[in-house]
Amino acid sequence: MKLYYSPGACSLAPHIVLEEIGRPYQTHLVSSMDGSTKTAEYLEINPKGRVPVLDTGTDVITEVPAIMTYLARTYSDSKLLDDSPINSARALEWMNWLASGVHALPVAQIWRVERFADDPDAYSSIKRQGMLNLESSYQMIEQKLQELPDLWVIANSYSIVDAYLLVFYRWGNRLGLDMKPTFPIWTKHALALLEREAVQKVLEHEQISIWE
Ligand SMILES: N[C@@H](CCC(=O)N[C@@H](CS)C(=O)NCC(=O)O)C(=O)O
Repeated sequence: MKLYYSPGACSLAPHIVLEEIGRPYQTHLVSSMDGSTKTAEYLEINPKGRVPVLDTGTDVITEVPAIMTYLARTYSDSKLLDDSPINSARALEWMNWLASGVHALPVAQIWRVERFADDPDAYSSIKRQGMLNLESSYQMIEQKLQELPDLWVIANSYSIVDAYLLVFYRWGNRLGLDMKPTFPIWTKHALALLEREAVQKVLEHEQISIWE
């Protein structure tokens, strides 16, 4: 298997999942910052020009929720996704919302503002609204975590969704939210992730910290 990733991008989540699974895999760095997701060579692999991409050896899969579900189902002995209908649905509910309602909306409104208007005069207003949208999404995450009987999101058991949440926790810090005091339960969740060997290895490999 080969994961195309960019340090600290949403590809961090499948990267952690691959490490948790513990089977051999390779990584291929494609920076989302320097245009290398848009080269002709990369667009042949993923015409969307984004990371992550997982090449399984027989198939090429894009989109974080799809890659993570594939990995969890294929390597079910890693127990990263409960297969009961309700818990599978809950995992999809979380991942779809994170991908579309949080990543593709508020995060993109701030970091990819040019996708929302062709008039640079509109950018600051879109970013301002993006920040408000981000804060309300993040409050909702904190609230949902608070309502859990335990720390982990699906069926009290560590899963692919927990790995995905770490991406957003880190982005919160990068986007200027004061994550530790504002989201204490989410911080506890992030700290529990940091104790996992797989997470530590991947952060070291990508040379990133969740606090920066
Ligand atoms: N919906 C996609 C989003 C992928 C995405 O936007 N990836 C970003 C990094 S987090 C990227 O590759 N950006 C590079 C670019 O937009 O050129 C997914 O969930 O995989």
